[in-house]
Amino acid sequence: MIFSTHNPCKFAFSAEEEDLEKIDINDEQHWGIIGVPFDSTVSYHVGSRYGPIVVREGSYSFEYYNLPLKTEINTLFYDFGDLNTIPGNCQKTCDLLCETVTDLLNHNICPILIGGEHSMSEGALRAIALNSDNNTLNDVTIIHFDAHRDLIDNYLDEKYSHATVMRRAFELGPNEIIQIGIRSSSLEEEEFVYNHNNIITFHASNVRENIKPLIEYIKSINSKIYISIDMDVLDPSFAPSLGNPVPIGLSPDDILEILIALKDKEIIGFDVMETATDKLGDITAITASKFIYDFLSLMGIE
Ligand SMILES: [Mn+2]
Repeated sequence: MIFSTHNPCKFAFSAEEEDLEKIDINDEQHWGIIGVPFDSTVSYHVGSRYGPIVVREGSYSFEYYNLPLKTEINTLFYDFGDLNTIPGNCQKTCDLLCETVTDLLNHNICPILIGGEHSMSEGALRAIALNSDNNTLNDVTIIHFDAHRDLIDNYLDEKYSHATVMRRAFELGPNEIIQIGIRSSSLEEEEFVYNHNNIITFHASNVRENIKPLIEYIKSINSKIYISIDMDVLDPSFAPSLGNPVPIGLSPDDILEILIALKDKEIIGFDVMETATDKLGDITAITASKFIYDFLSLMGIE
């Protein structure tokens, strides 16, 4: 080694390009990070297009040894950089992301998205569906952390939007969607949930009061799992830099406890969306980065 340098455009601890050659795609599970700098349908506070760069930068504040989890971060993952988005066109950008995630899946690499607005999760979920035997998600449970349900069919006359992403995901036929941290919803969404018994809700107030029923529920899951975290699941005191902050949310401790409970499950995708700031060292960005760091640390524990 001649230079002592690091690349702040890649998540800390990412494998080097030459390590990619050594990956045996039939071997163990590998992870690939894709940033999605897109925020064109945001209806309140814009800025999540800067999420990927500030979340990556935040990762350099962590140690190789993850003290709370008592493990070194030895999971093999590679940061592939950012998707070339099409500003103003959510559907086309989702299509591009779907193609990119399909490329990852063809190399037996599971996606980790850094958002960017939440709508982008659809591109990854669609790729996973199209990669399955029956082109659906019927063997996948989506664990969806969010203040909002995101189950509106048409938001401001748009099918593809941050507010409709779980409705589009539902159309891919998942085994179940578990919504955690909900505290804002429309009547349309409440009726939709009432009419579909495979959408399970753990409201923010219930989780804060007693997290145990949720932990027991997710420990009983025996399907594949995709985890989608909208950072607004957190209380704005922990994560203020968001597209749509909603007071009285969860704490980072709650999220970590749930991630730990999921560590032995078959997780096939992970995303952390909606960090909306262009400020280095922003608390929301560092917390988003911590979730990715903790998740990758957990995935490396035998
Ligand atoms: Mn939300």
